[in-house]
Amino acid sequence: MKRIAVCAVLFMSWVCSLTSSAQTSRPNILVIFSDDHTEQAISAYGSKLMQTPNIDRIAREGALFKNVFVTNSICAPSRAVLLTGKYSHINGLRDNSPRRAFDPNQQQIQRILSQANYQTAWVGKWHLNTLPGGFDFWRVLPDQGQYFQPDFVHMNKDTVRHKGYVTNLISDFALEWLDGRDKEKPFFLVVGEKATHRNWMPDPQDLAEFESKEFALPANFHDDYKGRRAAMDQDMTIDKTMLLHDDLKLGVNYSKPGMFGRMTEEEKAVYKKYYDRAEIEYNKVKDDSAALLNWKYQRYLRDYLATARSMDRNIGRILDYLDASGLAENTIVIYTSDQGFYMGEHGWFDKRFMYEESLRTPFVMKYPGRIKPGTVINEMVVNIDFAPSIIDLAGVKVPVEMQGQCFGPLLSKTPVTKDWRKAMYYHYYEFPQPHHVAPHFGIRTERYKLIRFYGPYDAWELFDLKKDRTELNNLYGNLQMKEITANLKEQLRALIAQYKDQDAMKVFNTDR
Ligand code: SGN
Ligand code: CA
Repeated sequence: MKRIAVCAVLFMSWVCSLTSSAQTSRPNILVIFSDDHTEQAISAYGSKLMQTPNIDRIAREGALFKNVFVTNSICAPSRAVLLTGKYSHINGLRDNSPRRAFDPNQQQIQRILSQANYQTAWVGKWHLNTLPGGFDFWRVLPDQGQYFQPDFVHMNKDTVRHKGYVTNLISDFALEWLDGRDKEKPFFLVVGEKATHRNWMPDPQDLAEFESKEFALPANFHDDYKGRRAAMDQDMTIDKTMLLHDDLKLGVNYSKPGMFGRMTEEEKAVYKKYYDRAEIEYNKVKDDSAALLNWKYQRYLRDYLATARSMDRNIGRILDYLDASGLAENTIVIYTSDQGFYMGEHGWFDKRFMYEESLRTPFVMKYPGRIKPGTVINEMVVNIDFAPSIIDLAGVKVPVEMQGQCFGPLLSKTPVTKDWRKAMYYHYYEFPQPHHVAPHFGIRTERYKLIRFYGPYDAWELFDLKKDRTELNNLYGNLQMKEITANLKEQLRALIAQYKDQDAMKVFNTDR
């Protein structure tokens, strides 16, 4: 009896407790949180597309998390998860709809850290349909923000247009705040990047960076979506959905107000010269559908990757500041994104689906003295873990309502990690706009993925990730998979119950 009690206490304390025993001073915490930046575009994850030396530097000096998943692959909901450590149905933000705002008064990471004497700030993209609450400082982009001469909402609620390129400005403001902060207190700063969000407008200095590169099409680029109704039914292909004007920047009238009109005359001249040349290439291929599709794919990648290049350079600026100011030693630096993104896999851009490229998100982290350089973490981490883990690493008690686990023990590979999760739960809602992806929930284990689509139609999908990494072959209903399916359904039901997702439970029960 006594033994059981001791084990229970040990288990509880592993789930969330102060992970370092002798923490003398609380660490500073810097989270760089980008938008739509995906593992396929990061060299630390083996990208074939580009080099990201500064993101890689964080991984090299600390840890590369190889299996990090989001609960709902879309911007505002993912930010709400970062702040609360709770699933969308609990924190209240299920989609990006402007009709719903995040409740800024609910329990959030910055409020908890403030109580432990942290100075807290959020700079950059926020996108929660309400203004930040509980931060000592914030300066945020309204809604999605703009790439050139962007508006920022200041703390006095004034909207101020700033001269410059958004990624540079966000770093300028973050560094300014770091420099002027109260140096007696530890800090928690989130740098919310706009890059690499649509419509991928590069800094003029990066425009031509990928010009001479010809990118190979992903293996499943020409997916015919057979046996996957929701995949067939989406509106997010490079072929049909991507816009020649807004996305691919052809035929732009730079004197019209709007995203191109915001550029300075100098910037407009550089853009015009560059995209006029692109238009010549377009005219050569426009009547050949295969060549045109390849042209669109190359142009999409070049612009997306160029916005990532500016972001990586700016991450380097922030890391250099931490090194030069002596802060690096006691600062946890995390780089992650609100979700992954399709770089042509299944013929797509955008995210939302529970398929690998958008279910995953990059996550690298350094914490000198605590994480051994070059650590690789293979366990499944979910974005509900971010808030409790950060709070725990700060040496602060984690609220019991948070739904994630603390990943602190994974950092030093203590033996208790064998009790770590073996499956994760996902639930996406936004439909039909803007990309017509049916709502769905599901489970991903190390080997399998089972998805239940609902709303416009009811459909199940099952994938064997070991045999079918690109998720083309829906095995649901295959007799040989009967037992595996039943077992996954049981696990899925348990996760739905564990996370208290009553809406999903209702749908799940209709199949019984
Ligand atoms: C905009 C984009 C969509 C994108 C959503 C959500 N269209 O609506 O392509 O999926 O944002 O992105 S655009 O024409 O306005 O660029 S999110 O990252 O904020 O979730
Ligand atoms: Ca996003």
